[in-house]
Amino acid sequence: MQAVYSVLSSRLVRQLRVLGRILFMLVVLGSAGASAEQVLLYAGETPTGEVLLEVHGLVTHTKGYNHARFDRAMFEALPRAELVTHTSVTDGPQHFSGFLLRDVLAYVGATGQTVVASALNGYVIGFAVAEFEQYDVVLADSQNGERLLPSDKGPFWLVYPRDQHSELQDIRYDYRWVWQLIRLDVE
Ligand SMILES: Nc1nc2c(c(=O)[nH]1)N[C@H]1C(S)=C(S)[C@@H](COP(=O)(O)O)O[C@H]1N2
Ligand SMILES: [Mo]
Repeated sequence: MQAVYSVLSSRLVRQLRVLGRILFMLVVLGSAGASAEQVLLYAGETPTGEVLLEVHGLVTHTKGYNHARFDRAMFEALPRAELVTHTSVTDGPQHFSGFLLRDVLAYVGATGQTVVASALNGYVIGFAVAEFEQYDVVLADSQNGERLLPSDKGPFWLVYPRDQHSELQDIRYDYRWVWQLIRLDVE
C-alpha cells in the first residue's frame, strides 16, 4: 500500500512539474506577446516574390523554417526610413530610402549580439548589434528615388548617417557600407 502510494505521489509530483513548466512557458510567451505589440512581428511567411534578403542564425520568428526570407512585399510591412547623407563614393548629398536595420532585426526576433553581413560579390563583414541601436543605420533599397539594382549597389546598401555623426566620417566606417547585401547571420 505504501509502495502504491509513493508511486502515485511521485507520478503526481512529475505531473505537477510538467504543469508548472507549461504555466511558466505561458507566462513567458504571454509577456513576449505583450511587448511584441509595439513592434511588427515577422510571422515566418513564405515569400511569393523573389527573395531579396535571408536572415539566418539567432532569429526567433521563422515559423518552422531555419531562417527568415524576405521578398519585396514582406519588407513593405516595415516602416520606411529615409536618410540624406554624403557617402565616400558619390558626389553631393544622397537621398536613401529603406528600413532601419534594427527594425529588420526586431522584426525577425533576432537575439544575438553580432550580425555578419554577406554580399553578392562575396564580401563578408561582422557588426556588433549595439551599433544599430546607437545609429540609425539604413538597409537602403533605393537611392535618389531609384531602386538599387544588383548590377550596381542593390538589392540593399547598408548606409550610415555619416553627415549626422562626425565620428562616422572615418575610413573605419567606410568598409561597413556593405553594398549588394543579400544575407545577415545573427550570432
Ligand atoms: N559588397 C561589397 N561591399 C563593400 C565592399 C565590397 O568589396 N563589396 N567594400 C567595402 C569597402 S572596403 C569600402 S572602403 C566601401 C567602399 O568601397 P568601393 O570604393 O569599392 O565602393 O565599400 C565597402 N562595401
Ligand atoms: Mo575599403
